[in-house]
Amino acid sequence: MSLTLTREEIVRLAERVETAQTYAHAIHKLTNDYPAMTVEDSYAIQKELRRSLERRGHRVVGWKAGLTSKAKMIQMGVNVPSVGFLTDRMARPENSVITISDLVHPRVECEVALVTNVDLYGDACSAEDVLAATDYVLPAIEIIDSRFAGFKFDLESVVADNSSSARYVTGGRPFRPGEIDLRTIGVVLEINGEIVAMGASAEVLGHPAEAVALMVRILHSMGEPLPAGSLVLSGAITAAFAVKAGDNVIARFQNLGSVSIRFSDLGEDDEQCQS
Ligand code: OOG
Ligand code: MG
Repeated sequence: MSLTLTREEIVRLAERVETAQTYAHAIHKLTNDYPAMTVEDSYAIQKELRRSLERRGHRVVGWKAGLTSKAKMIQMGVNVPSVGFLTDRMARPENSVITISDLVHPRVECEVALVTNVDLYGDACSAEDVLAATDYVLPAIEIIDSRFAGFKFDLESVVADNSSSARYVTGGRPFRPGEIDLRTIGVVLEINGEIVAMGASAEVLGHPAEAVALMVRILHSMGEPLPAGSLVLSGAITAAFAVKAGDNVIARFQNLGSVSIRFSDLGEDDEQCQS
């Protein structure tokens, strides 16, 4: 695989994605215009997007693996995991109200998050290496938001769109990786008090640390390490669910506790719930 796009095209496509993210409007998938583009082109676009956001003061605080469970692969019709970066501006506090009008068509996912305390890199990174580098694990809700019309894309397009990263919320209580079996964490996702999905963390490539190891190997192929102190999302355990203004979402993780958020169209992002 190699680059098929010129430097100019990469910069222009990164701008197209960034504008769609900033103004929350849908665009058609990039492969409509560039059917021959490769995943390598897409990671180059993602890197250009990252550089542009950093120039505007956004800080990269972590990374995510996506499309790491069967449920997600089937839902999205893409069977190869993708990687994306997480910034400080995407973080929202637990119990906060998330503004829906800043997003195109958000969906929620429940994920095991972890925080590392050693740099991870290389094409041989294993789940054991990831566990040894994990300071603690946390439950998380990721709010994904594809910028592509109809939430329809292919691997090339979704990688360029930073793997649909939009918002994330961590909560519950932190555990050391040795204190809990990361394979068998049960999770229940509720929207407005109704259970919409249930699963166990082994849905994520057999073990969330496997997904993170794969992510480190993909990062390595892009010439990037996973720096110590990174927040990492290991990928949705179940399918993702669409949300609208007024929805209350709670993800209950066995042992790790729960994470709650509410959606509103009133532009009161970051405000704590009064109730
Ligand atoms: C791509 C991002 C997937 C996950 O956890 O599987 C993802 C998408 O489905 O839009 O974040
Ligand atoms: Mg996710």
